[in-house]
Amino acid sequence: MVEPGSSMSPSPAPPVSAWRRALVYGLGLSGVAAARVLSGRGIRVAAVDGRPASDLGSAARELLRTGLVETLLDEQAELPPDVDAVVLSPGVAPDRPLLRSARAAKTPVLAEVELAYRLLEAASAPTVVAITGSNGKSTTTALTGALLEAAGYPVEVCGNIGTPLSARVDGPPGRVFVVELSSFQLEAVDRFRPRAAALLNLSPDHLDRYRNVAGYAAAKARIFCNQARGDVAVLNGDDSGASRPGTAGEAASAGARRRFFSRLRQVEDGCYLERDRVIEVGPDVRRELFRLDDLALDGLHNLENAMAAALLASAVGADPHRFVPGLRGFGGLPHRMRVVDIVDGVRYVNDSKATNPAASRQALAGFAERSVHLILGGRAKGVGADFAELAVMAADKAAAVYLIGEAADAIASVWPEGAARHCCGSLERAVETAARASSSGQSVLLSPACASFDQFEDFADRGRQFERQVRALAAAGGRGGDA
Ligand code: UMA
Ligand code: ADP
Repeated sequence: MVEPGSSMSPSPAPPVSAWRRALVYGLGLSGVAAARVLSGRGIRVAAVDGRPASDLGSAARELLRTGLVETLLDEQAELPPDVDAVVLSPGVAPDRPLLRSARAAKTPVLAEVELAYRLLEAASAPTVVAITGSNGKSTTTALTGALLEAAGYPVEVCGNIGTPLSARVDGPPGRVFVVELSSFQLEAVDRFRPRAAALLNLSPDHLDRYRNVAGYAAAKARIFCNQARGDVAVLNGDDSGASRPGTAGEAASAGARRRFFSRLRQVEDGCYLERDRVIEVGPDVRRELFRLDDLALDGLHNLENAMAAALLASAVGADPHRFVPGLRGFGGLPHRMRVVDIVDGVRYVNDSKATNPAASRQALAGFAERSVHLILGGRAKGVGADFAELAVMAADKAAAVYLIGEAADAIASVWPEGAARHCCGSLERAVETAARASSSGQSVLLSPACASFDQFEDFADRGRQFERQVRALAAAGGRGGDA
């Protein structure tokens, strides 16, 4: 468990150029990218992973085969005495014994994004835009990239969205790095300084890793911890949760200019909705950023994401007059509220990326009463209370729920008596059952409110399997005579 505000780095690490040997912890996407960038600079790399080499991905196995990663240790191994730093993958919790040993030995422990930032910093003053929050990170990250591209900037969109920042370090100068950051990645940053950073919203998530919501919020707030005069912190003016000033937002008060986005009220510095226009205001600015009908995405939450993206892009100097093609051309990311098909008049919607109850509440908000057959479950990251809140909303919107995965019993236990619910176990069975129970005009929505790792490789695998089943259903002529 991580203590609120704890830093993983016991002492300032020597510059990366002085390292001779590094230990990369985790050989997934982040570890592979870190190992490549380190070995490319002549630094010897050892790795540690809970999985044996034979179970690692092909890129990791290739690094081992070619000797770019010298050795693979298991998690019970002793910390090698000659490593100058440990580079940490985000999925590795900070209480692993090897990390405790590193801290005791005063060996610096750096997040993979921190390593990447230090390498960028060593080459030039990098322009980094960073985005965190409980929900909307990937959408806002991709949209910020689209706005900057529309405004003529060379952009690298990376981080938690899929491509590690380390994989983008080497390249031409002058690029803007738009980086999605999870709380896991932020735990172990200590110099990372984004020119513009956003905390979109905060709702309980990842409580399997943090002692409490305060610990999770403290990790998120680290996105602002090195910002100083000249930097911009973008905050949600409508979020009644912990991203408001006074809690996580306080972290942004140190030196950065705090700018708010709001759908509900006029703000002093930031942007707000005035009828059908989003207006930017500040001590020396008042101008239109975009119009509602410039936005190709549905949903009030996506309006918030677009407002944050526009403030971030304008913070690094982009001209808002050039944003419109970026907004109009951005149709959203896969596995977020995507209509897969309409079969027998029933809309099948893939929102596999909704991995916490707040995201699923947002998904349900757009549906008419009792029109949704909701597929829910997986590996829970939160506590029962969050699902109880979702249940209240589902009572209005959902005709029935279909529970899958590890968390099915826990969710069933907080679901109101009498509400239609089916314990299906697998996604396949849930789709079949929902297809039989639904009728024309209704929707079958996969918005599971849980992580996917109990039954799937990741949320994308879960979404793809759902889409395959829907297509098979369509190919077989729908639910046929079973209805
Ligand atoms: N491992 C260990 N010990 C552990 C945990 C993991 O040895 O205790 C090993 C695993 O065996 C595996 C490797 O570490 O070989 C995986 O590392 P990782 O879990 O950090 O995953 P990466 O492949 O490096 O992917 C990470 C992010 N994953 C997580 O944070 C869990 C990806 O976000 C991200 O896209 C990628 O870096 C590039 O930046 C995924 C995610 O689920 C989408 N993120 C969470 C979320 O969005 O809620 C935070
Ligand atoms: P993240 O990367 O933070 O998981 P995504 O952009 O991938 O966020 O969106 C995941 C899901 O979260 C979406 O399908 C949607 O239901 C919900 N969502 C997106 N943006 C927001 C927001 N600003 N506020 C609340 N929920 C949101």
